[in-house]
Amino acid sequence: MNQIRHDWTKEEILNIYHQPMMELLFEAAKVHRQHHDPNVVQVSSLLSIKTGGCSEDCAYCPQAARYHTGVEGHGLMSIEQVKEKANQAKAIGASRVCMGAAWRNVKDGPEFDQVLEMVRTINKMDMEVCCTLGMVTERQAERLAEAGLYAYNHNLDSSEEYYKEIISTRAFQDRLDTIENVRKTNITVCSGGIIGMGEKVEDRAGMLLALSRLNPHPESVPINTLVAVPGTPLENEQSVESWELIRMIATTRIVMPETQVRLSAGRTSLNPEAQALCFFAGANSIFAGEKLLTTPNPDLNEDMKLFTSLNIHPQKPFIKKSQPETVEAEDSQIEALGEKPRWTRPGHIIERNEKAKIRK
Ligand code: SAM
Ligand code: DTB
Ligand code: SF4
Repeated sequence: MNQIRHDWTKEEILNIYHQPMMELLFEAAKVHRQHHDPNVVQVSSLLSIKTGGCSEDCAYCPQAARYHTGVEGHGLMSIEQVKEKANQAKAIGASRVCMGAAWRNVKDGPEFDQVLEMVRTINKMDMEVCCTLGMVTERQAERLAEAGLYAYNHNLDSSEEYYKEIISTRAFQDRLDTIENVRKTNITVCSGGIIGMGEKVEDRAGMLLALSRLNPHPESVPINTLVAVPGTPLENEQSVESWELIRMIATTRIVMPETQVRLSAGRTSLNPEAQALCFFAGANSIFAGEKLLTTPNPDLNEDMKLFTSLNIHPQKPFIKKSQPETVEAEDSQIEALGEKPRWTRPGHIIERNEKAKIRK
């Protein structure tokens, strides 16, 4: 078994990344087999429970209110709608539902109460529930845990250095603080990032370094390739070659042997062979279903065909950690503090973000 390390150096990570491809694939596949069943892949379903109109300026994001991306926004979904979508996810063999909200951070109040009820509803359907709602305080994380949340997704997105080039409305440290708040509860941590935003390979290594310093490592690490959406400041970013994605996945696998590595946004640009190489290199999770949050995802039939061709089976829920209990709202032991935290707002401006605000 490989040792689980939190003391990787950037140089070591870069050396892994730059190895000849065949050596890299062989090493990653070896590590993968020592810690996971290579024929099992987790299938998660994404659900945008609140879409668009976000106050942040994340340069990659079609949901930021300030860019003109044509995303049709909607307010918070009803519990009935969420239940219906979760049933559909279960029917396609998903073991996890990940609910995303275009929020900067969670605010206590009726909307958060509604999200807590969504968590209870899905957990009671015996599926793993994940949320990605922006920044959360310790108390808010405790309330999510009490409702039965299995995972919280909060991506570092890039290296600390490059973070300042893509987002000005919050700081890298805010991300780490939220992850720390989640880590204090029983909720598992899902944190990864995006490649193809104009970053250097050093930034990819820097992101993996920051993730590997988290102790324990995140239970899941999503690796997204940028979906360059017209209207965002990154609309003209060149797409990354699949070889780069394969290298990134293999490196993630070697640096964090036990984590579930998720081949996330960007699968529509990969052919079946490239996806198979990603699985060989250590990816063992995907998002399935026609849509990610707002952008397209591969056709479900194609995914099923790929799983059949490769003899890959979907992972059952609660294999890695037991199902959390759900405490009903009326039995809650945790008092809401009425928190509407402001968090930090770094002072810097990103010029290309400013330009993208001007309607063309
Ligand atoms: N608002 C919350 C937040 O920012 O944490 C949760 C939702 S946000 C859309 C979740 C993640 O989706 C981001 O951290 C980013 O990694 C990913 N994402 C957003 N837009 C993307 C794009 N165009 N391409 C690839 N990944 C993207
Ligand atoms: C993650 O790392 N990727 C997912 C999920 N976590 C929330 C989101 C991808 C979003 C891609 C752009 C969109 O569909 O809006
Ligand atoms: Fe808002 Fe999240 Fe998109 Fe940033 S990534 S603009 S915080 S929805």
